[in-house]
Amino acid sequence: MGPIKRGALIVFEGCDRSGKSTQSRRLAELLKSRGIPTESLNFPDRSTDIGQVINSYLTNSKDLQDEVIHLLFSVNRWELMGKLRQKLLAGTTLIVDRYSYSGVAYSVAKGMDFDWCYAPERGLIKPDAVFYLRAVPDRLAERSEFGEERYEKVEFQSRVSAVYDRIFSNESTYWHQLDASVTADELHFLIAEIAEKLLPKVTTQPLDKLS
Ligand code: FDM
Ligand code: MG
Repeated sequence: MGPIKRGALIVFEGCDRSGKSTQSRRLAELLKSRGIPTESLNFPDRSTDIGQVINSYLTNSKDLQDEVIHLLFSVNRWELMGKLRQKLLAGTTLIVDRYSYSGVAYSVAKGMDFDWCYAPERGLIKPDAVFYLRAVPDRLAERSEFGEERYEKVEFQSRVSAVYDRIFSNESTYWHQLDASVTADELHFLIAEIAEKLLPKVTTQPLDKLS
């Protein structure tokens, strides 16, 4: 018997309401239906102590300095890395709704320095693939629930979108940019096609780190 193949780390990124939750759920369902051990999670993980502070910030019941909330988002990923690594090495594929790139995109959109924002992400497990659901922010506002949380303003989302575009141009080797304005079925089809080709390739490779 050969060694256990590791799971893949697959991340969804994009502005609020770009369809990440729907698409990550549908991809997870598809992989599970194919018998691939798969789990879903999202960042921020609001269930931890730090996650609860982040939640208070996002729901506007707490104010924090920009640097402080930025680092808390990063710590929230670091506190879960051991668990994620264990699951991946045990063969479970992880579908993650938001990761380090959200951390960078939302903070840089506030005017913070790009390199400063990226620094605490170095060393975290590097995703095997990032699906970047690219949407025009004006269209996002038409979707339900937009506007309830701190960052859900059209003007802010367009700045977030510009930072995502910048990250995409640096990370294009493992980023897959997809037009989020097509139907959910079309989007799912495109994502499924990429994921199915990717999985057998990456699961024999060692885990990498963000550098
Ligand atoms: N967000 C999310 C950040 O600002 N930094 C981060 O590191 C992460 C993971 O939190 F507005 C922002 C993005 C979004 C908000 O995310 C909550 P969800 O996906 O809407 O719950
Ligand atoms: Mg949101």
